[in-house]
Amino acid sequence: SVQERTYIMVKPDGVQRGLVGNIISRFEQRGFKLIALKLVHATPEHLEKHYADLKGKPFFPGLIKYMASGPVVAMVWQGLDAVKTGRVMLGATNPLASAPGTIRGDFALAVGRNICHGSDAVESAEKEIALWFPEGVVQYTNDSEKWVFE
Ligand code: YYY
Ligand code: MG
Repeated sequence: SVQERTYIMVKPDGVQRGLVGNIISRFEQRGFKLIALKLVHATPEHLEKHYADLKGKPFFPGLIKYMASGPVVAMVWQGLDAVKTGRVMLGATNPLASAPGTIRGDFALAVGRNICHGSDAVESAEKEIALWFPEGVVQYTNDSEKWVFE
């Protein structure tokens, strides 16, 4: 749907490498609407909730340590098929399999330093948005929407 929302996050390596603006630009240029954004240094406890489905995987402890190693940029983007399209824009989980033109395919090589996160389903997007933005998102009219959608 045109109102679909996805949770997109620039991971600590993306922040440290100065890729925040580039990643935001891609979502803006595509026509998505930014409805929430903050810079946050998350605790391991918070990140364990975010990645709860991966608990027990061998890479889980390292993933939490990496994600807690510096601030992340937490965002909610809204627009047509935002979840699926966001995942396409991110590229494959393993950057070696990510097509050039995707964020991971342009900026990353290692699965454990893959720059960005994007929700994998509408249901998980709703959970992640509630976890990272308990205060809610911002309501406003973006007049460009009538030029992006029929
Ligand atoms: O949704 P996505 O980020 O593309 O992949 P997930 O399977 O949800 O894994 C989350 C996160 O964990 C991934 O972005 C990197 C890390 N990871 C890893 O370090 N090693 C793996 N073999 C798989 C995932
Ligand atoms: Mg995932």
